Amino acid sequence: MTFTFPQGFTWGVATASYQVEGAAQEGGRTPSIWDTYCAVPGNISDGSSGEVACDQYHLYKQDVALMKKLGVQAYRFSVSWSRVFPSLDGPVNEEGINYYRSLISELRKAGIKPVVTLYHWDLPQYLQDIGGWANREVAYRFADYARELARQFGSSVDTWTTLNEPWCAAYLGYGSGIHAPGIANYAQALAAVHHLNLAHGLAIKAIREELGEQAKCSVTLNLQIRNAASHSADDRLAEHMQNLLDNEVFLGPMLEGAYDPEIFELTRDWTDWSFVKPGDVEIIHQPINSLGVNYYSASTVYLKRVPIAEKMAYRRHLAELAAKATKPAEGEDAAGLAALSASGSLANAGGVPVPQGAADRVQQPPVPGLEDVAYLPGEGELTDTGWSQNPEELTKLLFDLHRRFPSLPLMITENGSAWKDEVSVEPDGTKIVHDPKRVVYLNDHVKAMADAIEAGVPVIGYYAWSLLDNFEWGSGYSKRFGIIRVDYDTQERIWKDSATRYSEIAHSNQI
Ligand code: GBH
Repeated sequence: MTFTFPQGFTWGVATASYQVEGAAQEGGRTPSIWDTYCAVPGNISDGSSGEVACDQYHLYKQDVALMKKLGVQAYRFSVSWSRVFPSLDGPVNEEGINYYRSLISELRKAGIKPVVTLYHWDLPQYLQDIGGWANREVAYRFADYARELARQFGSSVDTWTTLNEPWCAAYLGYGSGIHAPGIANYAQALAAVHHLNLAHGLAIKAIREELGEQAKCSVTLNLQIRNAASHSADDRLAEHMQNLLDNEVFLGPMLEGAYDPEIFELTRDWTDWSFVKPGDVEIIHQPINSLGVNYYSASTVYLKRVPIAEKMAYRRHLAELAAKATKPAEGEDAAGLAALSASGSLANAGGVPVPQGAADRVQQPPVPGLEDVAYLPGEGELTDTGWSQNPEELTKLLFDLHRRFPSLPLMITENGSAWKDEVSVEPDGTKIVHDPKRVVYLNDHVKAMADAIEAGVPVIGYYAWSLLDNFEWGSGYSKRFGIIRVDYDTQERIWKDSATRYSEIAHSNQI
């Protein structure tokens, strides 16, 4: 059965500045927290950084040509904040502005809509130096930055997306510390959650003040699906708590103008939430034109009762590590953590700072108050990042969102999968990548989205993650998400079968 998407449906591709641009030290750009984080041995699995990445800073014309060949109608990219504002109090950097102006004009010439993400995790280092997202001041800085971009690019930008996945920025950056800036302190993580929310609201106000009420504004969330592993009251409690702290902390204030009070209750060991000031939630609660949904996978959660003695032992272990303040002998630490992991007592650190170097850190449950919640992958063959394939959960998510926010258009701002790709050479000498598993993942998820649209859910666009293989954060270049391969030695772009399939979908507007 063929399904035809509504007229005007947008097919796009997505990337992010630090993952593709490179030119980290060119054009007046100063370091972001990711440059700093990558420089610490052990943080990135292959020891790499985004210093060169896909060199899109220099190769953007070629990349826009690829998008044109794909037949996509939109490019979702992000702006590097420290390229535009390289210092705390200095002026806007014209060279940085010019780069994005050129990219936007190249896209427009090719008939491709620019969809801008203002923040995809690369906070200027000078702002981390004043506390980063744990400091309220950064939210106001973000609004100034948003206002400047609106002033510079105006209506040449189709849609303004404030934040990409604030969940990752806050919980992985300041809670578990497996992303930049690498801080393991849940009090800071929750302050970061709130200040990111505030930044979102302030930025939308600033953009609309500059461009008028017709400016199209959005935000992208990674709504985490954590299904209870059983119908037991315990497991349903795990799902409920997880949902509050993963999803409701953003959906509530942004779309309904309130935090669920249960969130405060659940996290009271970590913070009293005194960083929420009168009037904040009203600022956060701005009308948006669409909600961006990044969807990759779903997982299952269950509640296990961790014996209190083990929990205490783990906390003591972390405190000892912090006290030593030097990198522990690799074997010793790894063995200790493995033992704790096997005993099921990987409780969160309760704010005890963990030494730098992600190799020394454990993947903690991403939220506080949930040391008893454990995770299982969902069903289906795991992709190269270990995430399960659950296309039916995408349909369900879209239904649930539509039921709750009936007049809000939705867009899938990221969806994709990593696989171990290999280059083949055709008889005529052309290089190609046969990536059947990515093709299946793509088809299954586009169909899952079509099911929702057919049932009346207003999904207005789909953006494949990603146009190119790129710098995959803590995994460096070892995980490939592109529908087009990048040879990192030569910067050659090599078409994959998934690009061919995506281009058929985009050209035909059918699945
Ligand atoms: C996105 O993050 C980013 O926006 C993008 O920059 C990145 O390159 C891309 O995805 C690929 O990683 O518990 O098994 O359900 C996605 C981050 C991925 C975090 C899914 C939570 C849950 C896995 N999210 N993950 S599971």
